[in-house]
Amino acid sequence: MTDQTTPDDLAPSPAFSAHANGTADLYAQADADFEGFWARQARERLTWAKDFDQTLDWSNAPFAKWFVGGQLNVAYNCVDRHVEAGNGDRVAIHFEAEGGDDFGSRALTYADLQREVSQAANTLESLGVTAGDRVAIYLPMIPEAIVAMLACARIGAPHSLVFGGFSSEALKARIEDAAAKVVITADGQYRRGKALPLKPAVDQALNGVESVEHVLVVRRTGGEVAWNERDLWWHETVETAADTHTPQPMDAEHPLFILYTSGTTGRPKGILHTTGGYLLQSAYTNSIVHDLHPETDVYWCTADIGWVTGHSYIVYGPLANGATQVVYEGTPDTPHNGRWWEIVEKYKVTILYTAPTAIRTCMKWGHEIPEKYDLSSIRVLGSVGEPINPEAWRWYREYIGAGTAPVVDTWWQTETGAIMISPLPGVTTLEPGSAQRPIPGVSAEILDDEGTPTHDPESVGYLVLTKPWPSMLRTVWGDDDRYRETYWSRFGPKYYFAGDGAKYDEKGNIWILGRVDDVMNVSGHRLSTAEIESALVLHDRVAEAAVVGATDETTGQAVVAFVILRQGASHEGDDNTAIVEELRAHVAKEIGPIAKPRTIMVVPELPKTRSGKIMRRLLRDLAEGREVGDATTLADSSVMNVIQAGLGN
Ligand code: 7RM
Repeated sequence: MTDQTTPDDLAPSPAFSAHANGTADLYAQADADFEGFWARQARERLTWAKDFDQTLDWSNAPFAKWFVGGQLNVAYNCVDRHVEAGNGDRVAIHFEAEGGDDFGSRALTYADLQREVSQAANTLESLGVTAGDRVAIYLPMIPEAIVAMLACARIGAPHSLVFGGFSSEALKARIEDAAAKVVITADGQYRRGKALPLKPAVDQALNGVESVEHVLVVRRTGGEVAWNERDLWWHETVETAADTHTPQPMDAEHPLFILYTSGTTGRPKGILHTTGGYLLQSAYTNSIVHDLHPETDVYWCTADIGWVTGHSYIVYGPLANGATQVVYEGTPDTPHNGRWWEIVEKYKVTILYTAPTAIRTCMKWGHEIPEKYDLSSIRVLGSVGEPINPEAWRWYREYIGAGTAPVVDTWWQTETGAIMISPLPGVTTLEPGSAQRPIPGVSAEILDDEGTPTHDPESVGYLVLTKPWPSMLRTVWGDDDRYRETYWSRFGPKYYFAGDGAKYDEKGNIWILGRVDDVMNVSGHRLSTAEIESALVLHDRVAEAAVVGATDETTGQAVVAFVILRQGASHEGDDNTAIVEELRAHVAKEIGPIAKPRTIMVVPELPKTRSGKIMRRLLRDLAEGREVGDATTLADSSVMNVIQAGLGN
């Protein structure tokens, strides 16, 4: 591998630029007439049942309305119109089962998708689900998850996906907050070669929940399941339903989905996205950033459907564009560490979109593994979820992209709905490790502590978005105040505060530096310190808990918890191994395995300011094995010595 890529290598090749969807003139067009630009994109890229009268209504800021008066159906745009255009035989989804072909790998064409989505929509309607009703979806990475989402969109029932790795407690909180009427789940899921149960978590979550009338169960693993009166098998209902269904147009601002994400408090926020703007920006970015050419590309986004990346870049963006894509059920190491590259070779994947944590894991396994496969089909690589370190960026390009594929580092959030900051692969001279600049139609600034935009290279500030954008969140479900407070108060009302620190370099590229609030990013998954702390203190042996994100070579950040045990819970000479394991398992049960602390340190005290705020900065120093920084604002300045003595430092 060449460690240093020469600047010339980082400019787009003329051959690539000649066919690229994203062109330099888009920046100028959007700058010249922001609303006109988005209106044109909306009319060109989407099929409207009724044209809109107004592009943007920002009069009630920060509550935006895009494409006012317009009507469209998302499922029609993602499925039916491609069949009507004569592309019914095009493969929409190459489903690759974790266990391979014997475990149900199959291809679904757009015509198949149209029939299956229609059947699911008919079934939901027969269960009394109507426009506006919420449907919770708790499914593994199987085609039914996509079918279920599109069926909801088709009838205007906002879906709320809950990642299959979340516990029943986390699922319950989300079902209750959205007051879901139906839950769609599976008997079980395959994970690392094992069939694990899924439905028991739903049964447990529904204990005492009034709103849910039915549970629709996909048979995936064939395991035994307990059955309740409200339960229905997918294969006995959806698969026997009529396979035609007329999509009803929805208002552009009709709610499309709620997706819960971690914030700075223990309670996850239901991020609300609506119909027209969201669909437009996910399709637009998938076209200009991933450079998707639906007739020739085979696209693969490795995200789970339970995260926003799965929503925007497996379901809505690519399907609106008529893409052919790979959907993979399993993990990259099942049954061997070359599984992903085997899949790239099998389907001749041309565009790969994944996360830095996965790239770093593959780096650790060694380049000899991808080198065993033919990856020559790849022509675009994407990264999302956390900052990508330049070393991982170069490895990705060298060993997966044959040293030539452009790598697009895409910054965005659950809240932004779609990509906001990224190079365009046919336009931008790349800078390894930087997300570079806002895409055409999006505007960002970096603010200093006073809220003044700064353009000084290397001066670290707060990333803000300066104009509304079509796929922006519309509110926090059921909590308009929290929406305004969280995103539009710190630098508001003018600026949307993203929660990330950032800086410019000498060349004017934006470098995202990670969260500045109490949100951690572990393997690209957002977790809040407060959420894990509340889970820990629920345990009857824990008196107090503080959680920090410590830098981790593979996962970006790792969860490190400091706990004070209740009197009598710890004994002199006890090495706490048993309680630490118990607490790790407890967090996994309360939230999910992704939230399990890597390290739990039992301490006698926590460092607090006089107002009682935990000084996480000091704990982070400890967790990362650094010398502890300035502790003078502590209420009791000897606390850090006591803690360090106890930890044997
Ligand atoms: C898509 C997604 C959002 C947070 C965001 C950042 C971090 C995401 C990048 C990134 C640096 C990137 N949604 N983040 N992408 N940081 N470079 N390209 O991840 O809601 O789950 O997380 O993720 O901190 O605020 S998310």
